Amino acid sequence: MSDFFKDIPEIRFAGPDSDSEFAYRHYDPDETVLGKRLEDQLRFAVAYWHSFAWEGGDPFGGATFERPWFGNGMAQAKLKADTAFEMFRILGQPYFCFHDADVRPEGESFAENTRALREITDHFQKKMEETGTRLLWGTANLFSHRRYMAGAATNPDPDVYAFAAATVKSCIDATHQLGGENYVLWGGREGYETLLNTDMGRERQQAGRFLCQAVEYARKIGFEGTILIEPKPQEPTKHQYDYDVATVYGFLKDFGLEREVKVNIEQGHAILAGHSFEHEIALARELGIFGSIDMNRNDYQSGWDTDQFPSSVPEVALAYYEILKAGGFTTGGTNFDAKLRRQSLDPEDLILAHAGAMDVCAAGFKAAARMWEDGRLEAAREARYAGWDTPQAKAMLDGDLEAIAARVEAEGIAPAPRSGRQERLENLVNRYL
Ligand code: GLO
Ligand code: MG
Repeated sequence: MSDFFKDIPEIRFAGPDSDSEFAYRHYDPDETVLGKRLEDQLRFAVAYWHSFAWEGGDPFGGATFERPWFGNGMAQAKLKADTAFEMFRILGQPYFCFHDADVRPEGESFAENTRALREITDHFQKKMEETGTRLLWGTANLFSHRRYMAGAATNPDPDVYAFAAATVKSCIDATHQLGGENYVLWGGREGYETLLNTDMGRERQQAGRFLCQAVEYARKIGFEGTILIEPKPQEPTKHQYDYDVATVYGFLKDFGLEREVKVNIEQGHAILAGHSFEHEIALARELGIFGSIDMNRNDYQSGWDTDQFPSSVPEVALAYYEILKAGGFTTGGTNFDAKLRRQSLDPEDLILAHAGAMDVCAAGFKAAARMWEDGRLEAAREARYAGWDTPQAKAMLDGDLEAIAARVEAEGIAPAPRSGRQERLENLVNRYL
């Protein structure tokens, strides 16, 4: 038991008119939306690294937070875990996610790291059994330690590949032991700084083999969760190989993994890649690789991956709309890969950042559900393509250019431009918010 959050009450649903800071106005986990409990629709998760491991540093200054669990020992790691589970209880958070390096002390060798990870995994397992909290996904941190400065799977040094592969094995083991519903790979250092020292073709092959080996191992031990790649265009490397959803799909096809691996899409990463969040979700859905989301936005001016908690209902509504079109989450969920601003020092800040984000997501999801149930947006979209339902239009796609040209001439086809009605559709969307 940790007393870090000692004076903070449990956050519970109190309705939209509540004036309390420590209450949900929109998130009632038991409310039925589109035939399911809201908790089961949204599947919220806390990201262990930002909330419990990050110390508040930025490129210009070090730690700003003082937490009783900071330090590199097993006692601190357990205090950290107990505090984290205390936060999950206060918030009613059903899931969490972690990297190995967030949860265990950093050892001198692979063997020490693995021993420490096993000990903390057993500790988690007990806490999960006691509280009912579940693991949305586990992952390996293959980017913070200096050994990974030139990549993990894509490193020019085969010993680094070996260390990274062994680490992934240990993290898949931990995820499997804890009943994790997904396993994530984000290629933080899988990219390059300059082509002058980089063999891009070779590095891409290494990344492909690495992913195949991870998938093979996970299936061999009976892990049934989804394996997810998290695209990001740059930062920390200048150019990352998993740039965006389209790039990841090409990569998966190349290595025959497009039916084995899906994507974990992060809002901030989509923006960095020059896309909207909903674009990336919609594309993944159409390609059959939509898995899960990291719900954290960037600052729109700074151009950095600032990992802020979501605060805009209209933005998240459009994202959830695309997820509803995909049939909702299956093994995926809404992970808050978000951190406090470094001046937000208080335990209350950590709780209320999550509570506010959960409320924003609940309000956005319910707006998306209204849009979906009402069906007018989809009807307008279908009407726009209705011409394609005619037998002539369908036959055209199976025919050849000569037949098409003959028909255009014979029927005197002269297309009449029609309005795309964007503003009217935007007006319609605003009525659900
Ligand atoms: C960083 C990423 C990172 C991943 C995590 C999961 O930009 O968002 O936090 O989500 O490593 O693999
Ligand atoms: Mg992320």
